[in-house]
Amino acid sequence: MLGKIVSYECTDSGAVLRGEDFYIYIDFFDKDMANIAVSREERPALSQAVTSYREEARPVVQKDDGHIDITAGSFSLRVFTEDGTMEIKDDKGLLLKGIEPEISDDGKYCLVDIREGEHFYGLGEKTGSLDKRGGRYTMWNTDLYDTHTEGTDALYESYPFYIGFNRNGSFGIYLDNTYRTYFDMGKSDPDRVRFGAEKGPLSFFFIYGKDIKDVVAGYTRLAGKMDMPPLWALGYQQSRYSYYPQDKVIALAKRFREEDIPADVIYLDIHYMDGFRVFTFDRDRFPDPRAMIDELDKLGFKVVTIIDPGVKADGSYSVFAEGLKNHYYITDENGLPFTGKVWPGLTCLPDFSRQEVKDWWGDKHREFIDMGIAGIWNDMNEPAVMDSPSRTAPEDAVHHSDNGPIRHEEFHNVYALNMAMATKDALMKYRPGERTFILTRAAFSGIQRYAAMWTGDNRSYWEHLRLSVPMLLNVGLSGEPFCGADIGGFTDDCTEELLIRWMQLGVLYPFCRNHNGLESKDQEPWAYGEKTEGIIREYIKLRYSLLPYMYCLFHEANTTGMPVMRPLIMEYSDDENCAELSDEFMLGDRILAAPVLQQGKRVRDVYLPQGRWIDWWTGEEYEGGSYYLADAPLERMPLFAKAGCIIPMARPMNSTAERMTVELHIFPGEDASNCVYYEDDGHSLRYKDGEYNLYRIKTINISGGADIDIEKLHTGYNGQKRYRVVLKGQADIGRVQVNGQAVPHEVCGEDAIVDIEI
Ligand code: MIG
Repeated sequence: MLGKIVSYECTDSGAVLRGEDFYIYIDFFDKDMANIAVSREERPALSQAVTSYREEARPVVQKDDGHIDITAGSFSLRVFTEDGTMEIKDDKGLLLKGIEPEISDDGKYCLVDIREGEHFYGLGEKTGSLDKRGGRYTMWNTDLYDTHTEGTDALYESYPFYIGFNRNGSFGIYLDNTYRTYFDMGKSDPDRVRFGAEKGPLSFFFIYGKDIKDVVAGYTRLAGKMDMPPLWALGYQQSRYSYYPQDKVIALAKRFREEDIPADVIYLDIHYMDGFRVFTFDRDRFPDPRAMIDELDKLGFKVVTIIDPGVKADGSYSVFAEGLKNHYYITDENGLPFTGKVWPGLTCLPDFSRQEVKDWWGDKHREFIDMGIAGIWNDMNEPAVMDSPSRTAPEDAVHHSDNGPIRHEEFHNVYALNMAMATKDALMKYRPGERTFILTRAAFSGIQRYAAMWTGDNRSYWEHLRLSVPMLLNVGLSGEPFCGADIGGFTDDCTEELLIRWMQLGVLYPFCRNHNGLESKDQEPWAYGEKTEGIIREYIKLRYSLLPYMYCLFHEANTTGMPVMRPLIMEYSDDENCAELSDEFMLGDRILAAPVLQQGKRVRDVYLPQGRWIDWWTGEEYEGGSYYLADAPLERMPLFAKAGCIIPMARPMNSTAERMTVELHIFPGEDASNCVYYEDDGHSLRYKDGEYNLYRIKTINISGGADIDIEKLHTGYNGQKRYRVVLKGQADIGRVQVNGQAVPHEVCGEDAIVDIEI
C-alpha cells in the first residue's frame, strides 16, 4: 500500500494527489486515457514512445468521504484516500477494481486485479500463445544467440503494453519506463497482474476501450501510427545471409523474372561491406554498386542494405575516426569509448541518445541513398555485443545524452528506436518527399512511427512457423502493424514441405520476406524443384493480387492504428471461441486464414465465427459459429472470405514497379457489402496533403440483382478511373446497377462482371 493521501490539487487535465511521502500525478491525455505516475519526487518525464498527442479532456475532480473521483468522460478513476489504491468505472459500472501502485525498496510496481474470464493480449514480440494470461514477461531487448523456444522470455523488442479484455470491457496499460520492466500476468498470483521495474519511473497509462480495437486506437493515439509504406515494401522480398557478388545479385533478380515469380526487393546482408565496416562496399564483390542498382531497377527490384550500429575500431577507417574524434560513442564510466566484439571485430557503438550523433549517423547514409539504395535494414541494434557477459553493453556504460549522462540500463531498450529515428531522418532528408522503408530487429513502443519489424533469428522449425502467428498478432496489437517473420526460417535447414507451408502463411504476413542463414540450405522459391515452385508461385501471386486490399489495410493502420494481421477476437469480441485462437488469424476484417502449421497434415480444423464464410478456393459457403475440417492438400492453405464483402484485388504483375490494375471483387452476402477503398501514388508523401482517393463502395443484393453505390469520401489523386467489378459466384444475376444506373454485365465462368467508371 502506498499510504494515506493527505491533500490534492486540481490541474487542467487531472490532479496531483499528495501522500505522506509520495505523489500521485494523474493526467488525462484525452477522455479515454490517463497517465498515472507515482513518485516520491516530481513527476517523471515521459519517454520517447509517447508522442505530443493530447486532446482537451477537462476532467472533473470530486472529493468524497474516503475517496477522490476524477472523471473525464468515458471512465472515472477513484483513488481511495486511506491507502492510495484505485478503481475504475465506466458507464456500465465497475470496470476494474484493485489497482494498487507501490513504490518501495524492492522496486516499483502496480498490482491489478484480474477480472473473471479475462484475456491478455499485446506485450509485443513474445513466444507462446495469443493469450498471455498466466505468463511472466521481461522487457529487455535481447539478441538471443541460441534459439528461442516456447519458454523463452526476452527477445529483441520491448513493448511494455498489454490489453485486458473480457465481456465487460477492455482497457490497455502502457508502462512508460525504458528500463528493464516485467509483466507478471497472473503467474505468481493467479488473481493479479503485477507489472513494474526495479528502476525507472512507475508511470503508466490507463487506456479505456469498449473493445480491443478501441484500446489499440487509444494506444496508437499516444504512441503514434505508421506512415504509409511505399507500395514496393508490401511486395515479396528475397534475402539471405548473404547474396554476393554483384553478378549473383543480378542473376537472382533475373531468375525471378524467368521463373515468373513476382518480387520487389533484394537484401544485401553484411558481406556487401568491406570487412564488415558500415557504410562501405567491398569493391571486389561489388565493383559498381550503382550500376547494379540501376540494372536491378530496370528489372523492377529495389535494394535494401543492412546497417549495423557497431563501428569497426580501426583508426584508418574514416567513419570510426570521425566518431572517435567527436566523442560520438557510448563510453565506460571513465569516459573511454566502450568497445565490444561484433562482426567486424572490436567495435564502438554510436551514442544515439544525442541529436548530434543521430545527425552524424544519418548523414553517413547519404552516399547509399544517392546510389539508389531504397531502404535500410537495422540489425544487431539491441545493441548486440558478442564478448560481453550480458551480450549487450554493460548496464553501467554511459550515454552522454542531450539531457546529461545516463546509464545504459536506462537507454538500452530505446537504443534501436533512436537509431531508427536517425535513419528515417536521413532518408527523409536525402530523398525528400518520398516515403521511407526501414526494417529493424530491436525496438521499443512507438517503433511503428519509424520502422517495420521482423522477428529476428527464427529457425527452420515447424515450431517457429507456428509461433510466428501469435507473436505477430501480439506485435500488431502492440501498435506495430508492419511486421513479419523470416519465411522459411533463418538458421537450420528448411524442408520442402516446411517451405511450402511457410510461404503459404508468409504471403499474408504484413511484411513478407524470405530470409535464410549463412550455412542453411537454399530456400528460394525454386529450391525444391518445379512442383513446389509452382505452389509457391501461386501463393506469391496471391499476395500480389491482394495488394490493393493490403494497401487499404495499411491506410487503416496509418489512420486508426489497426493492425493488418488481426486475431479473430478483435473482429468477433462476443465470440469466446475466438479468445485463445493462436493458429488462425484475419487479414483485416474480411479474410480469414487457417494456415497449416504441422508436418504431414492434409486437413485443417478451422473455426469460423458467426456469419457466413466463402471458401476462397472453391466458392463453397459455410455457416459460422462452428468448426470445420477443411481440405488442405499441400497446394492449399484454407482461406475464407467473409460473405458480403468487397475485396479490391490486382491483376497479375511482376512487381509493384508495374502499374497496378485494381478490380473490385464482391463476395455476396445477405447483408450489404461495404468497403472503404483507398488509393494514392504509392511512393510519395503527397497523400499527407490530400493527394489520395477514398471511396465507400456498397453493394446490396436484391432479388436477382445487385445495386452498387459508390460514394466519394475524398478525391485528390488522379488515379485509376475504370474498374472491373467481379461479382463472385453470381453468374445468374439478373441486373446490375451502379449509383442507380443500369449497367450491362457479362458472365465469366461462375462470376458476373461489369466495368464501371469511378
Ligand atoms: O546472426 O547479418 O538476425 O537476419 O542475416 C548474425 C547477419 C547477424 C542477424 C540477423 C540476420 C542476419 C545476420 N545477423
